[in-house]
Amino acid sequence: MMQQVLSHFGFKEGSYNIQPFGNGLINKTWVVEIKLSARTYILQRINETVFKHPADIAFNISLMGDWLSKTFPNYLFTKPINKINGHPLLKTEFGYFRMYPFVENSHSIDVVANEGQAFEAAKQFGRFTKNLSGLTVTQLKITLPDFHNLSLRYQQFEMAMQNGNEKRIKESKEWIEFIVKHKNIVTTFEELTKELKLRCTHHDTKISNVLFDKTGKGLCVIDLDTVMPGYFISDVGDMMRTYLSPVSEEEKDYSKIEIRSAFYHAIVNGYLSEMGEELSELEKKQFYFAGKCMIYMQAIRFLTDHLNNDLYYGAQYEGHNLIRAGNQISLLKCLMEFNPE
Ligand code: ADP
Ligand code: GN1
Ligand code: MG
Repeated sequence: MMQQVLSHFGFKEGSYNIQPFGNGLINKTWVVEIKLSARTYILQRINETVFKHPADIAFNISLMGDWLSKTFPNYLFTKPINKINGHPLLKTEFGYFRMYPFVENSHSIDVVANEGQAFEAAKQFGRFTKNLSGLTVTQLKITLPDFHNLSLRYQQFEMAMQNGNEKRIKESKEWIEFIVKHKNIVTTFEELTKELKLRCTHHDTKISNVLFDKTGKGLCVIDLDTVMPGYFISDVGDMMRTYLSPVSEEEKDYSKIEIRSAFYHAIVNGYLSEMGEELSELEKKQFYFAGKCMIYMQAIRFLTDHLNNDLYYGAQYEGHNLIRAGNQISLLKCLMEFNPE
């Protein structure tokens, strides 16, 4: 299969080494090293169960790339390379593929180790939205309808409680009760989003979607499949969700979860260093709620998936998504006890 895919990009059998790469939950990623030229590429298969129209993703990337190359020519924007036939998106019997040049001397991380990394990442996501602020946001295609619509996520959770796996529903009682008890977060989200500006939003700001250089400086953001019109709370909130705790959403020992105060302020300051003049006064007051909202949403998504027999995220072991949901609930509890002042 791989040779057939790679031949469309002009790579000959035997000229490369290929191996799986990264820890993404949705797409499948490989690193491809060309033996003679020492060039490296990232090959990805787009998850078509999740992204029903991969051409819309390609459209958005090319729209943003064209805009940025005109308005911010020095901005590092990762674009897939073209196939031999001149287009970046490849459709095969094995699915949709695309190939990115590996950003040289870059690496990503899975857990934020120091405040500097949190600041740098937040700065990169802020810069991304700021640089695209002149692009008419509604020109972007909606690659995942209602992706961060918390009201819909809550409805999907309610559906899963009615139609999901009965044994799992009984076993998840404690987590279900927590989600129901904190439904006020959904109401606040609904009220707030009426007032917020739609911006060019990344929607997946976890730390593995930022590339760093050897000195720890942020280089660029990657993983642009979910870039759509959206609210800043999505991007800031997902950073809170994934940078505040010293352990990731995969951690089973919840006692290791905590809120690192300095990292909270690093996210706020890093984001404001780029977006300070773009955000309204109302938006600037919502950093803390952004974190609460996105952690709550992710807890709902993992729990819903557990009740639905792991259809969306899959599971590497029995109960994996329940463990992840519990992890996010513990994180939310910690954030609720945290005073950002
Ligand atoms: P997923 O949707 O599966 O999360 P990503 O686009 O985030 O896929 O890619 C997975 C990992 O591959 C990233 O976390 C990063 O380590 C690496 N990666 C992706 N694109 C590039 C690139 N252009 N240059 C260097 N590394 C990359
Ligand atoms: C998925 O593909 P990946 O791993 O970057 C998910 C995000 C979740 C995240 C949780 C399209 O992101 O929304 O926050 O897992 N992406 C999609 O780890 O559902
Ligand atoms: Mg990713």
